[in-house]
Amino acid sequence: MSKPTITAFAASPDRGQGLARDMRVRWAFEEVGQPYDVRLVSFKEMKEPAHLGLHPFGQIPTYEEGNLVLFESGAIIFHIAERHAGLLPNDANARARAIGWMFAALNTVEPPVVELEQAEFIEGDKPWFKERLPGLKDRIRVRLTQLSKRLGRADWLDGAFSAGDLMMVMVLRRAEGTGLLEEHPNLVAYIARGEARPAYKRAFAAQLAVFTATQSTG
Ligand SMILES: N[C@@H](CCC(=O)N[C@@H](CS)C(=O)NCC(=O)O)C(=O)O
Repeated sequence: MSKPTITAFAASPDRGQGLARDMRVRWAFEEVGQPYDVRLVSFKEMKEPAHLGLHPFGQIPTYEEGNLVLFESGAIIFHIAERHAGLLPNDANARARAIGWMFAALNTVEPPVVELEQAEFIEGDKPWFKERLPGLKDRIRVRLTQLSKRLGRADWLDGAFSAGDLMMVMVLRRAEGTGLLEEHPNLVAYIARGEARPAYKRAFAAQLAVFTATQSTG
């Protein structure tokens, strides 16, 4: 694999909390020991033709390696995991289950979390928002309760740490601040286990460095 380039926010909307989705890709690179470059893009640049040629929806992250261009964090991490050891098990069935957990994180757990985020952002000042909030939170609560039950006392979702855990930890982190994770101490501990991994720490520090540099240069 030649050295890939990913895109990330030039100005961190979360002020360096590690929630922007390039963080998951950085973490995957760090887990497998693949060096990478980052091209920072502004919100304006993300909607311009050059970036739209890479990402039809005008978002980050993107991934470029030789003449391969990818978008969608799930597709990018799957690609990295397919080409390097360390993120997917060798056993075919365990591998299929780990991929299943990646989809579960993105397609079952992330949507209600993002729906709450979007509602807070777009409708947070509207009179009906207060009435909508409990329903939005309940939808997340259902998924967290189910996930907590399945995880039980295990360290990871299915045996050893995998790309499924990487994705799930990152998705759960998006629910921080809702007060819902605290209802499930095993999920809080699961996130902490992910965050304690040296690869996570390196990825977090690299994303934070972008925010810190922007701050110091104004
Ligand atoms: N499903 C996509 C979501 C990508 C996404 O929402 N990216 C955000 C940053 S974390 C973004 O670019 N937001 C700006 C926008 O949508 O205009 C993925 O997982 O890559």
